[in-house]
Amino acid sequence: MDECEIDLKSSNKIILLKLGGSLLTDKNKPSSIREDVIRSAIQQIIDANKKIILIHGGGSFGHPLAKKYRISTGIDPTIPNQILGLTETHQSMNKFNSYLINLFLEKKYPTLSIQASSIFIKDSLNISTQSIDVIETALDLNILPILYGDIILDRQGSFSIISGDQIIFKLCENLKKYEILKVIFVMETDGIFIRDEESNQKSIKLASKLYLDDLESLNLADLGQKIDVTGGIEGKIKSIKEICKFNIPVQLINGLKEGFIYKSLKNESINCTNIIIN
Ligand code: IP8
Repeated sequence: MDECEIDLKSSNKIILLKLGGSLLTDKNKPSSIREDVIRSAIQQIIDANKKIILIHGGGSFGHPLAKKYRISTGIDPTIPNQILGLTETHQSMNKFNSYLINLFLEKKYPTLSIQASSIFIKDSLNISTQSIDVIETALDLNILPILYGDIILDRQGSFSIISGDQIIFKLCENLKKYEILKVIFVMETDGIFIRDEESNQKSIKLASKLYLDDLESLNLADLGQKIDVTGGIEGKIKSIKEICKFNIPVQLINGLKEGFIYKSLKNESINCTNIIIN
């Protein structure tokens, strides 16, 4: 066992890494995988050898079905086959997740798939869990827990979608044994782009450093980013604000840039957006 492994085993500090669905799949084509991007991301995670929880989004496996059956707005008897569509949405995500898990296992890297729909339940607006221990125990065993955006059942007899970002928030809120060092959102852009007020309205720039307060009044650049069922970039900023309330720094990075996931996990400097805790 080398020094790195000992360090990994004894650490109670972790990083939450979210791989965005639009990065891993082609959102315009249902159930389409960007194999090279996924393989590269997985290799970088393995090479970085850090204790992390991996969360991935829905992309073309989750969003088209969730939209078709209007899952995020809950039960609606006027939608034909909605309950079947609910379970199909889950199964589609499960299939996507299995694809990732298999790639890790091919590389002999121990991972455990944890289904958000089994460990979280909604009660109107509140999402609760009794099963955070499972994740912490997996981490104790140096298993990489992998969660993903999923359907969520509601005690009121309904359901909706739990996004990867909401899962991250719930992990920040509920993990007890592990301290979260940072949350990394891996996307297909360099980070958050804003209008450059100092030049003219048409030019935009990457916001490389933002404080929590800055997020209240961001002059977001319109990159024509596709809106998904869980809110696109505006939804992302809302999630970031929630995460920052736990005093956890957030980094938004480009997963298409070679080695950026590895560098971010290793805390090396990259061109990206850093959300600094005030
Ligand atoms: O891509 C959405 O998760 P996200 C999951 O993290 C589904 O927003 C099932 C649409």
